[in-house]
Amino acid sequence: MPLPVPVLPEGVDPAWLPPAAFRAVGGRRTLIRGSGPLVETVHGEVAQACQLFGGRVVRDAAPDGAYDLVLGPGAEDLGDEGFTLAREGGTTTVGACGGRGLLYGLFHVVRLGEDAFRGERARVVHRPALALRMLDHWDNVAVHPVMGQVERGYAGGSLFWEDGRARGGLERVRAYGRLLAACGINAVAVNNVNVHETEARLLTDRIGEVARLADAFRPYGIRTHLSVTFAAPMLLGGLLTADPLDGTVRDWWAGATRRVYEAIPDFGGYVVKADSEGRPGPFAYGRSHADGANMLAAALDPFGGTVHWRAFVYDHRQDWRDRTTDRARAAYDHFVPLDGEFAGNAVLQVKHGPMDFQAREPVSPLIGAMPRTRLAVELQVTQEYTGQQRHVCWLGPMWSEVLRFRYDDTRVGGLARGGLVAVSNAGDDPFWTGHPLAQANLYTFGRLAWRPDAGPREVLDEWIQLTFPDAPARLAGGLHAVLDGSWRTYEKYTAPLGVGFMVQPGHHYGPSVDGYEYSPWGTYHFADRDGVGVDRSAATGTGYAGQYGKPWSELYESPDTCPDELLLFFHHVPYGHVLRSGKTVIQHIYDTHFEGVAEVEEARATWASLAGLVDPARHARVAERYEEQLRCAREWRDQVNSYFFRKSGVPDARGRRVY
Ligand code: BDP
Repeated sequence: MPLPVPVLPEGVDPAWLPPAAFRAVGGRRTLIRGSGPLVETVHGEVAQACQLFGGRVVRDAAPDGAYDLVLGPGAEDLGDEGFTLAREGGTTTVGACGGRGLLYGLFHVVRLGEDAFRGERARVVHRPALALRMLDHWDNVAVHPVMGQVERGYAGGSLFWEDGRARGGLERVRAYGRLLAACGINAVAVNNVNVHETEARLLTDRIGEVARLADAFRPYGIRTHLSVTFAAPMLLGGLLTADPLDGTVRDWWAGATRRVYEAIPDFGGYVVKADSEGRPGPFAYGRSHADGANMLAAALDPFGGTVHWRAFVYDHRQDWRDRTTDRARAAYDHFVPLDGEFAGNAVLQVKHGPMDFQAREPVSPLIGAMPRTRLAVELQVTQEYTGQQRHVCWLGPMWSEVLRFRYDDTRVGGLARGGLVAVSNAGDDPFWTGHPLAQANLYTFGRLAWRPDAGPREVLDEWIQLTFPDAPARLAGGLHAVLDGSWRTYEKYTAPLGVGFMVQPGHHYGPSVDGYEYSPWGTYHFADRDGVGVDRSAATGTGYAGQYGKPWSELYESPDTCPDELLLFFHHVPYGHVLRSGKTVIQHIYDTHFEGVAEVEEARATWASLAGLVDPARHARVAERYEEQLRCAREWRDQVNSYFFRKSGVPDARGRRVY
């Protein structure tokens, strides 16, 4: 029986799957062969397209040349997710061994549109580069007094949880799963990594609620994962310890995990934040993080599950006056000695930078230093530090730089054998992501996880074509104009040259030049009357630069060879230091802050000129957010420029007002 396509609640934006995106598929004669639940999903998709645009769909007949499109089993083994695409003699053929592959093949045809049905096409094999392409939702079940329903969420409430329980109607979750499948995502963790008491219970007596979510996701090939607390055996099981080497603790996890799989046979596994920002972990028992992760890996192993153990471990209560402790070093220092000790189904999940999702950071040295460990790289699609979905900041180019960064001969994209993970930016907002243009970030993440070496601009093109299927060239051009360079623009008007932070403490929105300067979080810029930046060199600084192999350790070690955009991350330099660009640091700060604001003004005007080409609600929502972005960008410019003028006493060489 074909599975009906989820019906979007009234007023919810179809994002990159509007009905018109299916026009080319809908008007055809399609044959679908094979069986299994996901084949029914594929059938439902094609049937709906035919209903909208004519055409018809036939099941399980012989592929006798009477069809425009044939979707069915392929000849070779491409795993569950791979597919082939070819066109010959007027028939386009998608071949796949697994249901997921067939679904991804169908969405590929949707992306190609009419092109999929023109001329001939040599057979091409498509397979994801990374097996796990996952979103972590930092959603709380019960509204948290400080963090709200969704920690670092800028798109309304949770898609999953409301009033302290799983939502009653899950049609929107099905629709979300459909959107995710259409960009290649295959796993979702449904609760916050900071597991509070209510959320802890999802693992045991409330697993039924998680099972309902898993049921909603399954038809689109998405496995469900759960964040768990390391203290669960004490909190939920009444044990007196959570020591990972204690037999009763191990038994407790084995039993709890067995019951999870009774409820959700294809459960993906656990996500764990331990010994991090106050979360419990193995350090309390004098055990290592490999001991902790391996205990959970052992519980999951009989069922094929995976533990995602986060490497975000650092001291968040450090003495800010002590310059020898460097938060940037922490993940490497904690985990590199454990390389080779993690179980095969334990994945170490590493944030892409050594600090915390800043608009500019070097790529984490840990990623290149654990050859005997399965690593997943974690990105932040939710825009905590990149404008909180009030600013346009398309992160495709940043992620692509990260994924293409090379250690020795291997790129990050190749080292992330445990997958690519991101903190989701979606919520129950009618546009899913608060800022309608932030949908592009979610889509781009999924596509880069499938193909880390894809060109981000190409991916953006796909998003534009799908989201605005009838877009005239002027609209597509306008969208590129406001999105392509938006990350660089954001970087220009916020913290300079990789120094990071300078945000309002707590909520992290808007500027606060010294907001974190004298607090214990380890995030400093060390600006004084003579200069600014953090000396992380091996020779005179914290030694962080020495955590890289060559050539990076050498390149980052000296201010003369360090890339400009990371200069203040690696070095403390005088304001008159001349950058590789030829400008002084202080003049660079002034110039970029004026430029950044001017670029926002220009983008706002470009967007205004697109009125009439975009539906009014979407246009108005973006226009309104541009007002706020511009206000905030000006605030950043004025605070940062004034601050560095007052510290340095150096006026702007171009005579603009900095005071
Ligand atoms: C930081 C967020 C915090 C998260 C933490 C994490 O501010 O809310 O809990 O990361 O990744 O960026 O665990």
